[in-house]
Amino acid sequence: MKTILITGATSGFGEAIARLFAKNDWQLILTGRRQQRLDSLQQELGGPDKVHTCCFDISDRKAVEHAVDSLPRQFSDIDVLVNNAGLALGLEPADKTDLDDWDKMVDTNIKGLMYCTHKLLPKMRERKQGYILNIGSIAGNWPYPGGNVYCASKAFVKQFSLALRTDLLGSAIRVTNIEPGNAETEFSNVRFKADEQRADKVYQGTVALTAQDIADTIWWLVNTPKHVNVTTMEIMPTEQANGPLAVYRG
Ligand code: NDP
Ligand code: 8X3
Repeated sequence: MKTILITGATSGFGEAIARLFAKNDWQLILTGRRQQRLDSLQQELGGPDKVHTCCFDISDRKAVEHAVDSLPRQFSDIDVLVNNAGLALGLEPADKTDLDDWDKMVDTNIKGLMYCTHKLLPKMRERKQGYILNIGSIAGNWPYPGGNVYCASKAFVKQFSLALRTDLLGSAIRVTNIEPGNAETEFSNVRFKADEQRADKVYQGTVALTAQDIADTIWWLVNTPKHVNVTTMEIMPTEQANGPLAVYRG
């Protein structure tokens, strides 16, 4: 039986990926900070024999190391790592932003992803197999007002993914950076700090991507032949496109 580790599996993309892989008989390692949600997913998706949960903050390096070091034997050969845990906080211009929000995005989106990758790579190399799927964003390609550190953190994910491929050439380990556009999850509730009206507006009057769309994409990627490496995949809703460059006229 194959094993997938999904960071940030308590909602959104991570949860949808967990459900899809469970349905296809994979063993799951699910992480997140919300213990209750991890417990109910574990119960729903097959119990402790099929689903192992680890509740920790991904920006805590020691917690990441401990979670991986204490995996039960049957979960210790990880075939697929989905570096999904992440968040945006705020949409203020750089001079008005809360510096704590910037720290948190860097610690989660960049450092958390680094810690998980670094911890799992040696075993993948030893086993001469593995697939790392990083959840980047269109924000890593296309800046927008108020995106500042969130955009930059996803640009890190893109370049880190590309650089990993150069380190891993010849190892048979695959790496893909998936770059979704507007997708309806808890993302905007988190970004706007539980201001539900503001969060809802992001999805009003438009058809956004769903978490299922991203899960289906990951399932397809994981099932491509082993000699194929999709390096980067940008996915927008049909009802989203790049805007024109902005020009200020005083
Ligand atoms: P959600 O808010 O629904 O899910 C985010 C997940 O990340 C949750 O499971 C959350 O778990 C986990 N997480 C956040 N911070 C931490 C932390 N410090 N430690 C451990 N887990 C953490 O949003 P999405 O599903 O939309 O987001 C998933 C990824 O997709 C993110 O990286 C996001 O940047 C990216 N993305 C989202 C897009 C969108 O429009 N929705 C588009 C492009 C990319 P918990 O709270 O339990 O810790
Ligand atoms: C999330 C998509 O455009 O809100 O990464 O930054 S966007």
